[in-house]
Amino acid sequence: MNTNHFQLIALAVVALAIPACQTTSPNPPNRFDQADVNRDKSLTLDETNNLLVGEIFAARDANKDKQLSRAEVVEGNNAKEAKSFSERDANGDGNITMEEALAYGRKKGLAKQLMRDADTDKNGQLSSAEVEAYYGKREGPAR
Ligand SMILES: [Ca+2]
Ligand SMILES: [Ca+2]
Ligand SMILES: [Ca+2]
Repeated sequence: MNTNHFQLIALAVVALAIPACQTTSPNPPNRFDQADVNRDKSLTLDETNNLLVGEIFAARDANKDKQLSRAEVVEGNNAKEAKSFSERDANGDGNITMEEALAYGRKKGLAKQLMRDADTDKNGQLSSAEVEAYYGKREGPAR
C-alpha cells in the first residue's frame, strides 16, 4: 500500500537529504514539536513542510549553522546533487538557508505527498501518531 507515494517522498528527500549510509535515525517526536509552530499537536500542510525541511537540515547541516553549504550537500562531483543544490539556493550565494529550503519544499509540494501518505484519518493534518506510524513503516529494513 502507498508504495508509490512512499517512493516519491523517498526520491524527493534523497535528492538532497539522505546519505546512502545514514547512521543517525530520524527522531520524529522532536522534529514534530519543532515543526508544530502553533503547538496544537497536529501539523498543517505548511507545518509538514517544516518537518521535512527540518529533517533535511538535521541530516545535512554538519556545522549546525542553519545553512547548508555546497560542501554539506554535494558529495564530490555528483552532478545531480549539484543541480539539486542550485535549485534550492534561490539567491545563488552558495548557502541554502532554512527559508530557501522551505520555499523550495512548498514549490515542489513535498509536504503534500507526505500528507497524502501519512494522514490516515484524512483530516488534512498530521498527528504525531500518524507521523510516527509513517516513519515506523519507513524505517523498515536497516541499510
Ligand atoms: Ca500545528
Ligand atoms: Ca551548515
Ligand atoms: Ca542562498
